[in-house]
Amino acid sequence: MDWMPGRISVRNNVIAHNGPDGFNAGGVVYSECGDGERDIAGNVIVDNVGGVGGIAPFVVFYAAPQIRIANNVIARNMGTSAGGVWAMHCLMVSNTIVGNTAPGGGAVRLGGDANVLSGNLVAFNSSGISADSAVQMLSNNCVYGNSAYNYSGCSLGPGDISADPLFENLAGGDYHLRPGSPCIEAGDNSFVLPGDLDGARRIQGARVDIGAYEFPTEGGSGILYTRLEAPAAVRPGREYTAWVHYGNAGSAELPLPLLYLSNSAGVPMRIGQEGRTSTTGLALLGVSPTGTPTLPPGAEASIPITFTAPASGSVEFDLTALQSGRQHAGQLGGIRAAVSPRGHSRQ
Ligand SMILES: [Ca+2]
Repeated sequence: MDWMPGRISVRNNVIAHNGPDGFNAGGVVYSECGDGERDIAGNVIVDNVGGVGGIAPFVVFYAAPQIRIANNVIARNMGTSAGGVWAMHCLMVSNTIVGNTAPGGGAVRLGGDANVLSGNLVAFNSSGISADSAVQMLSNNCVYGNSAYNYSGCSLGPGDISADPLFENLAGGDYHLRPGSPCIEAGDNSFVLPGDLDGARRIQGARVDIGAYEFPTEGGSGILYTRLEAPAAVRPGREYTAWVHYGNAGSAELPLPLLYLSNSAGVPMRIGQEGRTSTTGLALLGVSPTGTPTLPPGAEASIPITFTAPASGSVEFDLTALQSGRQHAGQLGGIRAAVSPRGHSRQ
């Protein structure tokens, strides 16, 4: 499958908590009648409310699929016309569509005919796939546990399965596959993107997996660690540098983390000397020290944070690490460093 970026792309975003919008999509709307290809790929589209809760990509006048929707997590959106996706003339590959609600077409509503759906995981929505026309091309999807129906107006395609996908943590919003998931090795290899939503390699094993995440079956595993380094003592009103360190202590590549730094005292924090400033919190996108799109084993990188010490009291920094929407708690996040201003008389 040729998968060059389209002329218009919505890629690698987190689109959350938008709406309500009574008519349009809460998340992303494409309404196109021209030529050319569009992508909605690698996005996390969650908790939006709209006429269509998640995304509404339409190509009205073309019979062949023109908009490619791939490797997205589309979850917990709420719509009046469709919950997750209202698609017309679309190619939908390797999406995980979970927990969306709407009166009809809770997960996916297919307008027109000739939509192509392969390797999508459609589970636990208020309803599954609803089609205006029975002429749809479905293969190797997992459609399971949708309340009102799994299919309406169309029927399951070759390779489609209906079985509990065994998410790592459904209630917690972690839609990675657990060992033993029936979605592992159940996709169609004629529809494969080079990476999954984490940036991990596809294909692992012999066949592509259903959904936005490929189950890791190769090598060891990556272990993300974070460390916060702050001066032990500071003087009021002066600027200091704290460091956010992150790295991979495991034996396999890791997706790049998103780090979120806040502080208890509401003091201004700045990325480096000239970067963004915030008193409430800084979102830091981890980059790889080797310039690769993943964090190789053994790699460590550091981000300097400039902050101004308050007049009195102390500052506690709080660092949280997220990877592809998965929050790492415990030993991987929430690391604190206390900074106690002192030495008033020594200024
Ligand atoms: Ca696989």
